[in-house]
Amino acid sequence: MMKVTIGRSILELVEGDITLQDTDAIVNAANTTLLGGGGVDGAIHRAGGPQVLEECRKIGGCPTGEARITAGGCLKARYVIHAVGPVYKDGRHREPELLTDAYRTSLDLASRHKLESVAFPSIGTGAYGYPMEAAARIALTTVREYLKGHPEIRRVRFVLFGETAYKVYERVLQSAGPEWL
Ligand code: AR6
Repeated sequence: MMKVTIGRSILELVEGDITLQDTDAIVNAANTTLLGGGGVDGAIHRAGGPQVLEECRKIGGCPTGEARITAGGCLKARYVIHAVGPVYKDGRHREPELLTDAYRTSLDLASRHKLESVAFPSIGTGAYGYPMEAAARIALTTVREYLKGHPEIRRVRFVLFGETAYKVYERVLQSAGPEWL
C-alpha cells in the first residue's frame, strides 16, 4: 500500500480486487457494448448482479475513451463507472489519448455526481494489451492532474490485481519525485 497527498486529496495504490472496494464508485474496464466480458468487467458484473447489466443495456453502449455511470447493485460501492479504454495496437493509433480520456471522463462523472472516492483498476492492461508501465504513467499522471483542479474528489485508489501490476505502479509513482505532488 502506498499513499501520496495531491493538493487536498489522497492518491493511493493497493493490491487487491476492485469488486471489494468500499469507495463511492468503482471503475470498470468495459468495452463499447457495455454488456460485460472477462477480466474486471466479468468480476464486476458477477458481484454487482443484474441491476448493473440492466442499466448498461438501457444506456446502449459507450465510445472508446468515454465512460458511463450505473448503480452499484449488490456491490459495496454505490456506483459503477464503466470506462472504455483503447485496444492497444502499437501506440500510434491514439492509444495514449484514448486511455487518458477514459480516466478523465470517469473522474468527470464522479465529480458531477458529487462522489468523494473512486477506485480504478489498471484500465487497458489485460485483454486490451496496453503495456503496464506506459499505462501506469498515463493513469497516474491523468489522475494527478485532475485532482489538482478538483479537490472535491477526496480520494482515488488504484486497485492493482497481483503483485506484478502493483510493483509497476509503485515504481512509477515512486520515480515521479516530490515535485510531482
Ligand atoms: N480487480 C482489479 N483488477 C483486476 C481484476 C479485479 N477483480 N481482474 C482483473 N484485473 P481487463 P482491459 C486487472 O482485461 O484490458 C473485458 O472482457 C487485470 O490484471 O479486465 O481494459 C472487457 O469486457 C488487468 O491488469 O481490461 C473488455 O472487452 C486489468 O485489470 C476488455 O476486457 C485490466 O484487464 C477490456 O480490456
